[in-house]
Amino acid sequence: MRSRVLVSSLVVMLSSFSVSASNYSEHPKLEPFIQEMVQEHNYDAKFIRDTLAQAERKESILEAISRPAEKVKPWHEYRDIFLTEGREKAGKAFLKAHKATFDAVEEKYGVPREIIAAIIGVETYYGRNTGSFRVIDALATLGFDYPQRSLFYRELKNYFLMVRDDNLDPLEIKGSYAGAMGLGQFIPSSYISYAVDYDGDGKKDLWNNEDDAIASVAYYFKRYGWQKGEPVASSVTLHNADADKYANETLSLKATISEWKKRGVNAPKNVPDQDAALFRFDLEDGQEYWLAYKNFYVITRYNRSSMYARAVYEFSQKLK
Ligand SMILES: [Ca+2]
Repeated sequence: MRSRVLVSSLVVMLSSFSVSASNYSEHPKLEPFIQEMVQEHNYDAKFIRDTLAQAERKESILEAISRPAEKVKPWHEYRDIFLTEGREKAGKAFLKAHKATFDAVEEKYGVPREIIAAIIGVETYYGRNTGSFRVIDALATLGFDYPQRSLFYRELKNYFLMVRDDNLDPLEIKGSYAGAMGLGQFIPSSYISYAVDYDGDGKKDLWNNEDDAIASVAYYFKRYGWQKGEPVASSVTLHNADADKYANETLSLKATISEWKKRGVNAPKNVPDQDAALFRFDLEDGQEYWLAYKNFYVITRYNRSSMYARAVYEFSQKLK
């Protein structure tokens, strides 16, 4: 009995804590945040205070951030989430419906339409899953209450800058549990740097305007160094199994193809010598190895995962 009483009083303490922490008007990190925004950006303190008083801490967000799919699933399961017939069909329809925009954007930015369409397909299934969390809740919860909060704390700052710059309502905007917004799931710093008003109506509408979203993803890839017409990656085999120990070391391109050859990788035919990284992907019955080049690296700038980049690239090949 004694231990049951102790347990139930602990439950009461925990639940009263979560009630008092359900909005951010009294959070210990609030005033330092406001002071930084005032000093760094001459921001209106009252606007931040009033906005964050209406933000809510969401336990579901803290739970979701702790289990990203890329870290848990092997490649063959990860791939099956994205490379589906339904998504492929939707991707081809999306390319067709926005052909004129893709023609112009491909010409302007030099990024293949299938890559842009693959990103939007993998991220949100062409707008079906853009996220149902209020971005203010996501970024306040993760920026103030997640142990590894520094990225989200910065993004909360960028979110306030973005809504001030573009006259948006910070309480209305929806996104993922991590604060990623619209068809291409841009976080606020990406919105500030890479969002494009393609149709020229004065709004960078990445939520409802597919043309703005297409141009914004293309501009993102261009700015990260997409190389028009260059290869993305090659499937390879090893002539020395020791090369495996260098696989998945880093997303950066640490060695040239000729150096990889010396380490035990069979060099791909028809690809000029250049910087490359080696990745191992786990199948149900064994492994596959890929040598990845600059354009593969650029895809990982969208989401820092070799499985993500491979899913986007393979999906783009299906959209051709
Ligand atoms: Ca627009």
